[in-house]
Amino acid sequence: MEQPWWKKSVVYQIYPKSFKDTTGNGTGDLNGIIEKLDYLKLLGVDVVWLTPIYESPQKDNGYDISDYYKIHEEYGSMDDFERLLDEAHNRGIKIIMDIVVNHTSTDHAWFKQASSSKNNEFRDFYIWKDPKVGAAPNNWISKFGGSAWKYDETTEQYYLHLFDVSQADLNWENKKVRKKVYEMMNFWFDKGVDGFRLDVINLISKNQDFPEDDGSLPPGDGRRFYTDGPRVHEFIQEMNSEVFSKHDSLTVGEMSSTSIDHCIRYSRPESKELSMTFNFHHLKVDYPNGEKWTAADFDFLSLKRILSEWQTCMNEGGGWNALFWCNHDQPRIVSRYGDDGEHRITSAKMLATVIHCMQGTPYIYQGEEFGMTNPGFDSIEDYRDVETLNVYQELKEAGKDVQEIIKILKQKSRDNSRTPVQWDASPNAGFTSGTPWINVAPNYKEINAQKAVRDENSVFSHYQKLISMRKSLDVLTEGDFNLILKDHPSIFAYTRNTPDEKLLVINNFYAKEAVFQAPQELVPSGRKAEVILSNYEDSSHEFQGMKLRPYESIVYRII
Ligand code: TEU
Repeated sequence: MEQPWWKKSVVYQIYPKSFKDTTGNGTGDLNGIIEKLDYLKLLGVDVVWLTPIYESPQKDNGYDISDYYKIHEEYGSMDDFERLLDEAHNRGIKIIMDIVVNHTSTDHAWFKQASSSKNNEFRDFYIWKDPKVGAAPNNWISKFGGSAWKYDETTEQYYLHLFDVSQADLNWENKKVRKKVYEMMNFWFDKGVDGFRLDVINLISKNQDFPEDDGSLPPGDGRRFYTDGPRVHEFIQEMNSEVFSKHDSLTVGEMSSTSIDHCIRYSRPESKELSMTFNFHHLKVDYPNGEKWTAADFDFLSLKRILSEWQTCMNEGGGWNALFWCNHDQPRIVSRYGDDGEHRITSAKMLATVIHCMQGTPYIYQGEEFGMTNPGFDSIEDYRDVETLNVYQELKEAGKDVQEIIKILKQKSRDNSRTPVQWDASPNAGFTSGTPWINVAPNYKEINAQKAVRDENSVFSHYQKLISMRKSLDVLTEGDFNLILKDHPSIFAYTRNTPDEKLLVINNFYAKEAVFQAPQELVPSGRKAEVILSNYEDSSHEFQGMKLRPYESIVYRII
């Protein structure tokens, strides 16, 4: 059977605000993206995912949409967007839009209507509840801190906001809401977009009893009553039948705190829901006891276990993974699970190999392809993100020392990935001729795209090789995944297998040398191993008993 095109694609995520500014106002724009399409072509990616570019008051950098049919002014016009689509398509690059339909901005016309009176025809577009003896309707907590409910003085009811107070949750029980959403999605398809990334799509169906969370199941913040909620599959199936089924598209759902079983259901073809899913379990191994806001090292054995479980179970269940280390909500991976000092280049390549040799569709977040790092901002003045600023306030009020808080933010803040793309060594890293909306990381003279493109041993060149390998080796798409040495404290090794092809992928996750002792079944007599990719120039063809150097990473084809 013919595979859908997106199974062999590599997707590149653009956060337009920080990508490339052409006007000098300090904010990236659509023309900046057009300028860099040839760079993306050189990298070899097939699809670009644009984080939200719709009209928005930008409280959450566009994840608070006030008009789904307009382009945010700072980013350009609808004409610019159409030109971007054409220019990308001319180069064989597809564009997928990020769509946020769990909530809208409270500046959206629907919310303005809805909050004007209890009888307004848009009232039911959102989730309103009476106070419970003078307090919020239940104890659910917002993802950005504090209660998930906000009292509206005018109509004397609370509305639900799982994120910022300016992001009011839509009421998916209301058929009219669903119809409006599908209409709007079809509008973008009619313009020629190639698919959607659906923001927190597994949160759209809430338990209609809105129960109090008694804390009997951690984390006790209410999420179990709306995560992968009662009607979520029904809603996504409806969306598929009204929208996606009419187009040959890539649809990827961002799934918050989800489970493998649900992700199989969301992404297996028989369900007729989505092409694939993002989950975040492998990025919580540096949250000790589930707590994000603490500075901590990552748990390597859990990382292997989680990635391997998702690989195996999604394959067995017929689902499809979106593979990624980085996005606009996550710190830079080389600063997180790699080494952003002495071994930056080697470890960035190793991490890239680990993810790109798995089964699924790989995603690259802007700057990752040449090894951008966390910026190390050490003053609260440098941070912009609403979640970060809320947490800073909360921790300060709880009595935490400011230096301690900054240490945590340097490691965990979402702003770590939102600094401008470092294009070259010129002022502001060539991102803008004005003042950037958020500071450029100080290391841009050393780490930038121009330098990486010119160097055949760069991280960029490694990503190019991984992308082209995905095109030529079917085993990367089709092969099953088998973790080996599961308890080894520093080696992450696995095989990929089809009846015709076999790859062995060996990675040393640390600076310390480690000896690779292959399990017996991997070294049958008469078989040969050929190095097809490595982050050292002289990796050994003899893998049995080999000494892996710092962050050494090798892909073997077993012949
Ligand atoms: O993120 C949803 C999400 O749950 C993430 O919360 C992540 O865990 C969060 O950033 C906490 O650190 C999506 C978008 O990717 C994010 O940028 C938005 O802020 C959020 O939805 C609300 O739309």
